[in-house]
Amino acid sequence: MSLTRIDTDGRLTVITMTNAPKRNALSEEMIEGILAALKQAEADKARCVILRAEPGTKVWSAGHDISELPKTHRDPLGWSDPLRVVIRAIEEFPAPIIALIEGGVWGGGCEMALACDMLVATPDSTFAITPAKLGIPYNITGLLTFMNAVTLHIVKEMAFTAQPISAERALALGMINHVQAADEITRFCVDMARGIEQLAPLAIAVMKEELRVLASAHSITPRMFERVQGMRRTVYDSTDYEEGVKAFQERRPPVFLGE
Ligand code: YXS
Repeated sequence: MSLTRIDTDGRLTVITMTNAPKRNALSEEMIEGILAALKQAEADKARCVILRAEPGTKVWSAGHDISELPKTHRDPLGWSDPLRVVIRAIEEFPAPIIALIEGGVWGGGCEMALACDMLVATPDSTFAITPAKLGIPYNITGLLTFMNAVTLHIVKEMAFTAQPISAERALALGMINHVQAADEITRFCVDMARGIEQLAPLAIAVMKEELRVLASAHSITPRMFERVQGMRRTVYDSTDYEEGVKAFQERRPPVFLGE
């Protein structure tokens, strides 16, 4: 059974995550579904894509599938990790992707939403950056996604507290584009997409790629990169990383010892 649904009229493709029982956790299977839908949308020359969960959901996405995180001694967010692959696919898709958000958005799900080009959320939506809850050393391009969405102080507050922020606050911070009532949000996003469809797709595709290149243009030397990767290794080699995943699976608060 697929964990995503694709609806398309050729110009607008709507990708719906449909694994509510697992809170749309970004498992390899879920991500394969999103990637296949994006591939079909590109083949259809879609002018716009909407990425959403089922209407009325309480959780848009619970983030990386914790059960698929590697045991210790392996980078949990390496280049070929499915979450990293889908983030790049969204960023490189040659047309705007609107994240239609309802409910809670967690961890890697928050990064996936912010990798989209515009975000429209219902008032009850929340956004949380959760690596510290699980003892996970987020990766440097992932943190850049957050830094490109809000100021550094807000990224630090969200990452260091792991507390969700409301749609209202996210809008005030410029992290999301619009807040719309649940019974209006679909029409609002479709209307936005229909407007985009009338504009020049080549110009939009090139501007999207130019903005991606500019947003990722940060100078970091090989020495700086290797130093940070070494620091991340001490985290995913730690007993804290094991404890974070274990505590979630045992449905208990984690006890982090800093080792
Ligand atoms: O027990 P069953 O089989 O019914 O499954 C439960 C949960 O185990 C499952 N589930 C997940 N499975 C894998 N990975 C997940 N991230 C995940 N989240 C949930 O879904 C079933 C229903 O969950 P339950 O009973 O907790 O639902 P709820 O409605 O009471 O609570 C919804 C949430 C989202 C508040 C709660 O499920 C939750 O806190 N999930 C974890 C959110 C989170 O910490 N995500 C970060 C994942 S790691 C990640 O994204 C990055 C690597 S990082 O952490 O670095 O940002």
